[in-house]
Amino acid sequence: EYNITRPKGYTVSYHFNADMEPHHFGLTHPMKPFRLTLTKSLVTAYGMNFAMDNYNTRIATYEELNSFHTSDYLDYLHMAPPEEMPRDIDNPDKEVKFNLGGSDCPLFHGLYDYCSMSAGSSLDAARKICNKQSDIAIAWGGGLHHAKKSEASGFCYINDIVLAILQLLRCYPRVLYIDIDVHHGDGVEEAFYSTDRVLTCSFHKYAPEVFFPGTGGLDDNGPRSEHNPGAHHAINVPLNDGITDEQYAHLFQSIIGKINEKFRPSVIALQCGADSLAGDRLGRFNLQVQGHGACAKFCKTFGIPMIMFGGGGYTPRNVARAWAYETSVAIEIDEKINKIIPEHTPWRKHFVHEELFPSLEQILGDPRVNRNSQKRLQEIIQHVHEQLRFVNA
Ligand code: VJV
Ligand code: CA
Ligand code: ZN
Repeated sequence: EYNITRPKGYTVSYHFNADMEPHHFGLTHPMKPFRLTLTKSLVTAYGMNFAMDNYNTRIATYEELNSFHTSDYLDYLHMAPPEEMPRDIDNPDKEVKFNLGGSDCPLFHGLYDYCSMSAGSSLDAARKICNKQSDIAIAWGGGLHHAKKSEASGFCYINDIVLAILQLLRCYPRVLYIDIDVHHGDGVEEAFYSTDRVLTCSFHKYAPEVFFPGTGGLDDNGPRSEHNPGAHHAINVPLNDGITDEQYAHLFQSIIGKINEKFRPSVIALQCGADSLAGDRLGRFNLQVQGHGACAKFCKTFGIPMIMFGGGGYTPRNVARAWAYETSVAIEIDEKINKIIPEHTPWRKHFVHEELFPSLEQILGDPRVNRNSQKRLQEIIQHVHEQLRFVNA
């Protein structure tokens, strides 16, 4: 047993909208909004809600979405008929242009509302950080890093992270964006490609075969032209299948530690995509909850404000374990937490129906062959440290 009390000296806030859950991308689509409810139920079962400020977030307005996305895209997103309805014969090429419809980004019932809720949570988190009402703001419903200003991509329609960072830039000089989703954070990188006020750093699978979205090579470091302030402010860490907790922690700490020294961020935006966990339906890494959570734990040591976003994650019970663990890291009870899933956890069967794995940390799935050599990882660190010679606060 343990006592859950508020962390001393700082405030953690949890931003959640229960109305996201009932939305469906389609029965067999990998993206399951239900994982957000599963996460929340686990967080509550451990009593972590007593250590945080909990907000039921409102939906983002059209004007807010419009601060990054174009009106013609938003208008179409708003009025596009769901998949099962007859197509609008006046707009035959709009769906192609905006990459809407099709299997990755289907037009489902209530899509616009779902997107506004995700963005609403992330914006709410950013505002609490801006007005100093929160020091660590958690928005698991956000993290949709592929969306472009006029295009949907990879299960993402509205880029809530870009909207939140634009809000942070009103109150803070420099934002460090870190992305541990197994996919490259291309939408966020592109949005801030030509500014030196946002440094983006994504860790992702890149080899041996092409992996979605296919961008984020080691040499992709921002606009190459001499007079562009964004030069060197995009950092990419392309990885191979099967990376382990130990390798990831070493990479993460030496790269993010150096970035912190050179860039001196005033605030961190951390995308915690959980598809980098072992056993993920789409991912190919070998991270355990502990290794994934170590990233948030390391960022926390800098003692600057932080937003933690969700993102990918396609084995829902593992997603819930990881995000519940990361919530415990934020409120500093990760060492104390009883790792057995509490008896009264709603949906408990989702976590323990295979009674062999009753702990929070033990995640499911067979390990993958590790194709990351120490030599290659050392080369990556070397390259990044060279890039950072050009970065100054
Ligand atoms: O690789 C792709 C694009 C294709 C075309 C569409 N087919 C279905 C797959 C190949 C080239 N898309 C990726 C998108 C990944 C998005 C990740 C999002 C995030 O985690 O970074 C942030 C939230 C992809 N990989 C796997 C699938 N799509 C996939 C989509 C499906 C599916 C199975 C796999 C869509 C519907 C259904 N099954 C029923
Ligand atoms: Ca990533
Ligand atoms: Zn992903």
